[in-house]
Amino acid sequence: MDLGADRRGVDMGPSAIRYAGLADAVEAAGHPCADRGDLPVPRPETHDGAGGEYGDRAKFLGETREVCTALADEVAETVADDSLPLVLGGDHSIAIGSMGGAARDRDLGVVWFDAHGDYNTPSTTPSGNVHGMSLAAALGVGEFAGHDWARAGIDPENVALVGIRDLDDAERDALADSDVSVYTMSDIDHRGLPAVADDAVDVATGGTDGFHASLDMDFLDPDEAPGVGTPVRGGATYREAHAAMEEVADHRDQLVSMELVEVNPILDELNRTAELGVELVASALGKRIL
Ligand SMILES: [Mn+2]
Repeated sequence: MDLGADRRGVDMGPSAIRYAGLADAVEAAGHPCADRGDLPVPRPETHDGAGGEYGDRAKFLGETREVCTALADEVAETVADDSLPLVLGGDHSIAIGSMGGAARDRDLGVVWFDAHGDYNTPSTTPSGNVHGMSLAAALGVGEFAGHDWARAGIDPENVALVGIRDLDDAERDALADSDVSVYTMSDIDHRGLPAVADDAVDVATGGTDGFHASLDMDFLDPDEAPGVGTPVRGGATYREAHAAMEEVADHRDQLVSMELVEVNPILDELNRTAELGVELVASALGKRIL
């Protein structure tokens, strides 16, 4: 999927992640792995993304709805089959489908590792890119209140953002007014990643049936993960990112689903961002040094 982002190339992310050895890494972490293939995604060249109900304030929203509706069914089916869906992106707009499917028939919490809040709406977005709106869409914020296909029925009190360091003004206000828990890079500086990630998982698992872990590779510092469309300096280090995923692994029995997004091979250096993403998924699924 790359309909939710301006910089083309992120649609090749899943291929790069597979090429980096995802299936072997998952199996080495102790889990059998079945690749369910790719979902069809419309090509931007053949669709007029500005033709939707919000025009260029939510580009390709109609096409995003199509893809996310299909993805939600796949995810729900996989969970019902007692498997863990691992969704590969692609831009972060696919999270609408991941969360929609994972929240079907259960109370779901979310831990969202990201530089950004992804909490804009068509009326607040500076770019019109849906990958900056996916969390707001799933929580039914603003105009999205009227979009049943996007709303996942997740209680904002069970949503935690980790690694945040770049918010738009209106997005910052909306998050401050919400019940979402926001852990910034500054919180990580002061308290350390393990304490922050521990709190975030508590938020997502308190009173829920389980949680979804969403890993945007721009959570990491661009020195570690250069292959992302919207890099922001001052992100998580290599060790902090592993510590975050080890925290997820410590709650593996409550992990319902996971996604790895925003790997853009065109902007990457010799596939190192995809390779790091694979390492981090393995950590989240229980790979240990000792
Ligand atoms: Mn994101």
